[in-house]
Amino acid sequence: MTLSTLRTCLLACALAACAGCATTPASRAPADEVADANAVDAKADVAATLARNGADAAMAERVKTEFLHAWNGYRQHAWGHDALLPLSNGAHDWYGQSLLMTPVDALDTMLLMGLDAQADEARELIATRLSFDRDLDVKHFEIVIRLLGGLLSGYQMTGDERLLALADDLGTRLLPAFDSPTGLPYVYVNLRTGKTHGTESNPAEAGTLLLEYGTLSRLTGKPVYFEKARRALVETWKRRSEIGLVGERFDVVTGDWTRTDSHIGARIDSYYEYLWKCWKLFGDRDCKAMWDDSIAAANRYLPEEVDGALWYGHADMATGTRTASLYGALDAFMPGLLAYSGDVERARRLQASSFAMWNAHGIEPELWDYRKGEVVSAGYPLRPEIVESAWYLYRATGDTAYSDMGRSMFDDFVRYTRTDSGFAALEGVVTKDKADDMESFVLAETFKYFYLLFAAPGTLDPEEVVLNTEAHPLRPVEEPN
Ligand code: DMJ
Repeated sequence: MTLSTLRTCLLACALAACAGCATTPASRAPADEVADANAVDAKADVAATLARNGADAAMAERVKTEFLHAWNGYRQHAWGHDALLPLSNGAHDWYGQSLLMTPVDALDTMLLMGLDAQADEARELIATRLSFDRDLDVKHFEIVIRLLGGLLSGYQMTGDERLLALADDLGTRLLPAFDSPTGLPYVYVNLRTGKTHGTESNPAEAGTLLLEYGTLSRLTGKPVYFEKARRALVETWKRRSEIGLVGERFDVVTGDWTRTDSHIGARIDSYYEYLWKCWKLFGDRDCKAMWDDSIAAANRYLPEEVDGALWYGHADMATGTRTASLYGALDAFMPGLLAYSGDVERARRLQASSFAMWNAHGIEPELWDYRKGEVVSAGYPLRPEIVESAWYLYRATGDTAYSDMGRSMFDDFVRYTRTDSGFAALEGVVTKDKADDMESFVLAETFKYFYLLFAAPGTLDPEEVVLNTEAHPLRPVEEPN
C-alpha cells in the first residue's frame, strides 16, 4: 500500500466518526485570498526586520563555546555512555547499557553550529557502536523523540545511510508498542522481544510520535510507521471531551481516562505541538482540523488573567472548571507554538509571563502557582522550552526583545548551572543547589535554541524544516511512488 492509499484509507476509515474533521480542502473565499496576501506582506516585513537586526555573532560564538564545554566534558568522562554526570564526572546509562543518548541527541546541534570534527566523531561512534539488538525494556516515547528523531535528522543532514538503517531497525523494534486494543501505544517495549508493558499513558506520549515515524515512512517507503503513529494521534484526539479538552492520563487497553485534569504541561504539552507540526511537515489537513478544534478549546478554557498577565492554568476536561493555577517550565513551550501557528499577540503575552516566572528567582522552576506567585516544584532540569519560545517569537516578529530575553537567560543559565565538566540541573531554583544530572536534551535543545536565537537567520528556517519536540530538524520528504 502506498502512503497516499494509506492516507485515503485513514481519512475514510479512522476519521469517519470524527465530527469537524475536514477530509476535503475548504473552498476559498476572496477574503481568504486577501488575508493570504496580507500574510505574505507581513512575512516579508518580518524577514526584512530579521535581516536588518542580523545576528549577534559574539553571542552565537559564546553559546557554541559553552556547548563545547559540555560536549568535551561528555567526551572526557562519559564517552560511549548515555549521559555525563556533571558534578561527579561520572557516566550514566538509562537502562544499564548505553543507547548513546547524548551523541545522538547532540549530533545535529553540532552540524548546525559548524562543529564538523566533533560531529564526524559522534557520527562514527553512533554508526559503529550503536546496536538496538538488546534485551532492554525502553520507554517508547523517549526513544522515539530522542533517538529516532536524532537519527533521522542526522541522516537528512549528512546523507549517511548507516543512520537511516539504524532508524529503520529501531522503528521495526518499536512497532509492537502500538499493538494495544485501541492503537494507543504501551509505555514500554522490549527492543529484542517486542514484549510490551505499561498501560497508563497520556496524550503527550501517544500523540508525539508522528513526525518521526512519518518521516521514517517517507524515507523507507514503509507506510506502516506513519499509519500506526497517526492512528495513535487520532485515537487520542477522538477521546477529547465534549468541550474539546483532553485529560492527563488514559489506559491504553480500555481507552478510558484515568485523570481528567486538563492543561498544557507535563503529559499533554507536545500533543498540541504535533497536531500543528504534522500539518506543517506533511500538509495533513486532518491534523490541521484537529489542531484548530483543539487549540480553540485550550484557548477558551485554560487561560487566566492575573493582574493583567496572561497564564494558562488547569481545568477539568469535562466542564472547563478551573482546578489549579499552575504553570511551569514545560508549559513554557506554548508561546512558541502559538507564534509558530500565527497567534503572535497571545504568544507575546504568555512569553512575558514565562519570563516573569524565570526572573522571580533568576531561573525558572518546574512548577509555579501564578495566583500566589510561589514556587510549587523547585527543580530545574535545564529545560529548553522558554528559550524555544523566545526563538519562535523572534522568528515571527524580528523583535529584539526576544534576543535580549535570550541573552539574559543565557547569563543566568551559565551563572547557576555551569560545572567543571558541563552543566548541572538544579535541585532547587531558590537555593541554586546543583544536581548530578545533565539530560541529553540540554545538547539537543537548550543549546540549540540559544544558538539559533543569535546565529544568522538562515542557519535554520522553521518554514523549511520542522523541529521535532526534541529539536531535531526534519525536512519534508516527498511521498515515494
Ligand atoms: C524534552 O525531552 C522534550 O522537549 C519533551 O517534549 C519534553 N521534555 C523535554 C525537555 O524539557
